[in-house]
Amino acid sequence: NTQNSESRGALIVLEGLDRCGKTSQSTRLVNYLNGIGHSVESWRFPDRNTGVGQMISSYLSNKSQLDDRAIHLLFSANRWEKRSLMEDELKRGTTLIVDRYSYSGVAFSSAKGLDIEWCKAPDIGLLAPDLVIYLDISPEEAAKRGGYGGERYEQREFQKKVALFYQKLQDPTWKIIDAKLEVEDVEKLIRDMVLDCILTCKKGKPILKLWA
Ligand code: NYM
Repeated sequence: NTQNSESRGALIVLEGLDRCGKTSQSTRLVNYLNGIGHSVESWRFPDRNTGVGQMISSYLSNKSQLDDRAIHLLFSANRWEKRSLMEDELKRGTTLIVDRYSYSGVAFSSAKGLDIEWCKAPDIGLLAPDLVIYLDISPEEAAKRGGYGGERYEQREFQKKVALFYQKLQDPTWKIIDAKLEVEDVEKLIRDMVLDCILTCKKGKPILKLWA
């Protein structure tokens, strides 16, 4: 086994309002990293494939109603049920590009009026991302991008509140990119940040715990 404990993968999270371009940027990034020979996987939260994920999916598409705190805890549980698999992959040297994580969890639930510290609590101790890329777009600009879909939360006034709570969650692992730039320019900025982060992790940066 040539894999030493120091050559771990990086945990990289993309965050932003609905329609900020996260999903297409994460696809482009994963294709790029694959192409240059990196071991990389594309992840997303909510992961709608698990039992918990199916409850979340049904809530988001308005097929079921749930108490605000109950759905918040389901989103958190959906990350906890994947925690050890994520850690195994990182230790195996795989870089994970994750579309949404705990910051979405806290920003969306806080925007409904739940206390921000209460919202953070269940996610304390999850794996801390090595890099959070926030694709910054105004709710107005996001709404122009073909309009929102029919899922819960996809409304301009609500997204404004979400944006304010995202701001409160910024920490030194965050890098903010202007999502109004051309797709190719955003892509280039992301690549540079990500390659830098992968290198730092390879050199032995420890895996830390979130909000601990
Ligand atoms: N969302 C996502 C939350 O409210 N809490 C969470 O913990 C996460 C991960 O789900 N509007 C919200 C944000 C989105 C919605 O996400 C579904 P997506 O990326 O459209 O599948």
